[in-house]
Amino acid sequence: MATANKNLSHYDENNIPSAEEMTFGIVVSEWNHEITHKLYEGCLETLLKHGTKEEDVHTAQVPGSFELPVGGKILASRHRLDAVICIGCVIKGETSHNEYINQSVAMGLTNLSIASGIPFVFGVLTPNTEEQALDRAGGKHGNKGVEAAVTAIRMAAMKKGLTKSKQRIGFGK
Ligand code: DLZ
Repeated sequence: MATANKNLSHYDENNIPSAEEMTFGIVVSEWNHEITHKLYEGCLETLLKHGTKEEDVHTAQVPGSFELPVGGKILASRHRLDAVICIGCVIKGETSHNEYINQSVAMGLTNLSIASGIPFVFGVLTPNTEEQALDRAGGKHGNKGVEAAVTAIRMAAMKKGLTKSKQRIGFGK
């Protein structure tokens, strides 16, 4: 489903495990920082809202989205993390640079997750325009940082074995 039909900040709060005992890394790209800072704020706010202690959130800044995988790997080598949230915004330009960056980041984070067993969450916006980015950074389509935080909590719970074993598989709103 395209995000145009979905609000990235909407989720079922009653169905999220407590994040009280969880430790997270957040890596934020400086490129398009007016967008990535909003994503970071939405992400951090959501982790704290679900019980994560401020001292259990470790952050790092990298120059651009291309550096997110290595930045996340360095962060995970320094702290015992239950999940790493990687935040960036790659806006389509006149050339195809965005495709190379996006594919590289997606592949890098997938490889890191599988190799380490630590979820590396893709909190990267890949819009065609700055307006589309703003719509997804606290605008009319919500905040991708919130979505990334919820994903990180759910995957960290899965890793820690905190999900209910007999939980039914279902699809909500
Ligand atoms: C070079 C570049 C360009 C043109 N655009 C973006 C962008 O929209 N978003 C982003 O996060 N990073 C961009 N970068 C920087 C690259 O991610 C990377 O930092 C540089 O190519 C150096 O490796």
